[in-house]
Amino acid sequence: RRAMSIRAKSTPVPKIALSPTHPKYEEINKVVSSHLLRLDERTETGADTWQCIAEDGELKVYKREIEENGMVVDPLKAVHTVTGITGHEVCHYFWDVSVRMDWEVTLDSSDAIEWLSEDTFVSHNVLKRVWPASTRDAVFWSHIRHVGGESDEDPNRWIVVNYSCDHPKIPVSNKFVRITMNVAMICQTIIEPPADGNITRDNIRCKISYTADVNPGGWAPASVLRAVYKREYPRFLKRFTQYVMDATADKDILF
Ligand code: 16C
Repeated sequence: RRAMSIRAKSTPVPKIALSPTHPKYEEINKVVSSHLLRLDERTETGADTWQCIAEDGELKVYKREIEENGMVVDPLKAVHTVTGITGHEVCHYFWDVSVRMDWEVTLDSSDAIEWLSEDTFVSHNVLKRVWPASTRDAVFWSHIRHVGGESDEDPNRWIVVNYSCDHPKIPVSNKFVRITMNVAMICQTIIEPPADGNITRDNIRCKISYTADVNPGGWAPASVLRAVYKREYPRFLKRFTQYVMDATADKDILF
């Protein structure tokens, strides 16, 4: 029933390298589809009521203030448009755990603990400590997927989702407070072909939509947390997209 309603809105049929018999297959498809649907609804209605917390050129970061049992769980979303890189490139570098520590400045460590398929793995991540709160860790699966348009008019997208899960290798311990998250990076490449038809990096732009629903997992002072978010999310988007521009500048374009 759910799949029907998603299809009716013409969200492309998901392709997944993970076997349909894998225990995570349903969950991954469901989470990916809901992110794509959320994005479609957002662009369709445009009737969002979000508070802008940062704006810098094409970059805009928004939040909604929500507390659950006294804990800040503000949903966050950002949009950005960057010239010279494709959605495939942005998503690839966001997903590739072997380069995560090259651009992540909020983590102390990040280790892949299990590969579920060639496009999905589970990692354990230890965050840098923010005084006066205790150190946090996170275990989540990361999944990358190309969502091709069904017709020429349909957007051709790449998506990465980082979604919290349990893993027997890394049970919750008293060493860290476990945070949980549902993070998505969705990208669309815009190509403006030059008259000579020879597409270079000057002719491509990437429209990025990033959303993060994070539960800090335990007590953290709301004002400090909101101040850290306000500073760190824009910094992440600028730093990460610059990282992708630098990493791809001399490489063939990965469409
Ligand atoms: O999406 C991002 N990175 C991905 C790959 O690593 C992945 C990770 C998401 C982590 C999101 C963490 C959210 C913060 C948790 C709350 C920590 C409580 C601290 C208590 C404060 C009083 O999807 C990019 C994520 C960009 C994250 C920006 C916000 C991060 C705050 C993290 C705190 C460490 C700051 C260290 C300052 C140098």
